[in-house]
Amino acid sequence: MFRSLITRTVLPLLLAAGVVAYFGLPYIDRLLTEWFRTDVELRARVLMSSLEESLPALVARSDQQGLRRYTAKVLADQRVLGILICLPQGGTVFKTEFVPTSVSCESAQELSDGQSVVRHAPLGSVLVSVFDQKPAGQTPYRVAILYDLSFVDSRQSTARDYMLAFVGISLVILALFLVLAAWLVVRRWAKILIGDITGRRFFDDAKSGPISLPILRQVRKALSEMEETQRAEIDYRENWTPQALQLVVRDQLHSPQIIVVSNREPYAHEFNETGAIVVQVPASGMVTALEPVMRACSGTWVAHGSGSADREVVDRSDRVRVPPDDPSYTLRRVWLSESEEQGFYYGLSNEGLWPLCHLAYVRPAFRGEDWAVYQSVNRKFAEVVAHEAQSDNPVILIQDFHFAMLPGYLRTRRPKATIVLFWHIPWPNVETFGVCPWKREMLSHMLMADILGFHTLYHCQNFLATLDRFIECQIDHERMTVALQGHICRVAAYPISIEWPPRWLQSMPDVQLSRRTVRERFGIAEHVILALGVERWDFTKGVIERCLALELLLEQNPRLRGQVTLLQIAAPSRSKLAAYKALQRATLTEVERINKLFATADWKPIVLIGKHQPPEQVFELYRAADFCIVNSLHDGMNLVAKEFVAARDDEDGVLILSTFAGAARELVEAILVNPFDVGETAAAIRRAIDMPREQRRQRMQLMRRTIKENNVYRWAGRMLTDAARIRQRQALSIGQESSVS
Ligand code: GDG
Repeated sequence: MFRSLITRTVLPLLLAAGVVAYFGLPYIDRLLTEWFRTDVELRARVLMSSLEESLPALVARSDQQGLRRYTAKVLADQRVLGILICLPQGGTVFKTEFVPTSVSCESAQELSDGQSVVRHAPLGSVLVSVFDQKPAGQTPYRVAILYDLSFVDSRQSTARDYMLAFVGISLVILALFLVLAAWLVVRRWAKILIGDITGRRFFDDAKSGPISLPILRQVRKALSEMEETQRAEIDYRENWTPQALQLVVRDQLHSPQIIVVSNREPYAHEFNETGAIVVQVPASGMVTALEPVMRACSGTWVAHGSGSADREVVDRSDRVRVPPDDPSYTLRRVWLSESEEQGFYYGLSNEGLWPLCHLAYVRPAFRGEDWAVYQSVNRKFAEVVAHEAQSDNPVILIQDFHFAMLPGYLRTRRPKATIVLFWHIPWPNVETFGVCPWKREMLSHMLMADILGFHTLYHCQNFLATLDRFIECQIDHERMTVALQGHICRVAAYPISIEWPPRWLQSMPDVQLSRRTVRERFGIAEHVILALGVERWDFTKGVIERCLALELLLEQNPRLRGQVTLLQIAAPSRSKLAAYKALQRATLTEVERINKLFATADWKPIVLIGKHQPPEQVFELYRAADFCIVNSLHDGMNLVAKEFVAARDDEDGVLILSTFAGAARELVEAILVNPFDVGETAAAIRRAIDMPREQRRQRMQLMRRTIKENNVYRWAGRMLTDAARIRQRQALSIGQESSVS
């Protein structure tokens, strides 16, 4: 540190001093010469006036003797070198002994009265001052007084030496002082910074004490920013948070407008029985996942306004700020007529594509008129999204199978937009998808997205195989990209998840209290083992199979009668459709039948609640249950399984999970079952009932860690990071070559 202080401070100082001396000393020399010369000139004048008394008479008499005696006295002043008395025309009247040969009456002619000049003689410089004398009645004459200036040279060099010595010593003292002062300051800063670093206090000025020096403040700021970035990076890897997601949007995507498009809206406004408007959070896995992402990123969510009071709360542009209790993004509602809803939502989406993609053995229905409406509603959404876009390159996140045509329609309207289509349901194998009459149109429009996301790699591979069979495109299986008409689309697996920690947990009472409350609410005795099922009432979710498994269990294990109850929440969904009406009827019939078989006066094997529950109560149910059954016949992911695990901060409870749900790839510590095998499901229930506490804890701990690390912020973060990379490549126009090569 010292060496650098010397090289950086002292040496430049000495250099500067050298430069100053080099240019300054001649100036000082000149100044000193001027001073001495003026002084000597003055003396010459004084001497001349003293000579004026006696000199005229001696000159008039041309008294050489007298002049010599008189001037000898004057010359006693050692600095007066000599005196010359000349005639005005130049002749010499008198000259003292030591007048140098370079000075003569002739050369003095050049000077006027009172003028002085420096002449150089062998013994040093000489100042010659000339004075004209015109005594009354006497011939005029000139007196030249010669002063020895050699003393000026010696004084100048002495003065120069003193000055150099003074400057040199001052500089050394100054340099020493500077080094000392700098060392003390640096030592103090180092002490403060080391204290900050070891005490990790950069975020808090109060803790670290106020700092008046701007430089130190800057260092602290830099440290605090570094710390923040580091924390965010750790979060990226281990613990994704809304803040980490915000950083991705800010730093990697450079804060574009984010537009989410879905059929289902995140908040529906409904009129209740008394005519008041209430807000409902729909039972939808897509909403569960996307809502926290939108809360973190802000932007606009475009969705079908399906609530009975939705029109009452929007502004003139059909927008409303949500979440209602703490608005952070805009919900733009799109209105669909009854026939649009019929053809688009109930028709092609839920009677065609939903059964097509789920292997639940419900035959898909494809009607030409539904297809026409599906396309026109996709176009309608494309118009709305294009209208909502505030720039030509927003990031548009399209959700689900309702919008297979939307990427293509949007690409023509907003060619520069980054379009992501996430498919929330499974993608079936190529033979299955092949039955769709409009597969080619759908696939080619889907490929206009920049990213096509699925829950699992298996779904991605099914999709690529489907493309391979039905579409003329270039597939790069290694990079998982598809090129169609010069556009590159990346196909990737992004396993969806839930927010961690779920917001509904924030005000939850402890597990014991939840257990009591739920049992009281649904009339289930304290000692009864509580099995839980929570679903949209959908044929893919295996609700009837679950009831049958419980029936089998009770049949095979009579001692469990009166000991275990399945509390089944089935939120009505798509109830207008025949398949769903039939499912609801069949479920009720089966539940009634089984209950009749086994129920006692104070116990029922199945409590079926066919009503939508508020989300806080759903979480209360998760906490109250002894185990949760998720035996979907086929499911893209299944977020009920993940929510159940997230709700169990007591590290208790058992999860039974279908191997045909995407979640089974991550939650391997669950009891995995084939939902089509009722016997296996019954045995799984038995295992869940018998599982020791320690094993429950260990399994739950592992599952909780998996979900915490792979939460929905990670899901969105990974997708948006890929979107950012694609945007960067597109900006460099290298996407085409690199992706298909
Ligand atoms: C699709 C895919 C994929 C249920 N009942 C109520 C209620 N719910 C909530 C649950 C959960 C959500 O609905 C259901 O999520 P899932 O993921 O289980 O199922 P889908 O709705 O079919 O979702 C699925 C998902 O998209 C995400 O990609 O996992 O595979 O089919 O959050 O808590 N919520 C409320 N009341 C209820 O009665 N409030």
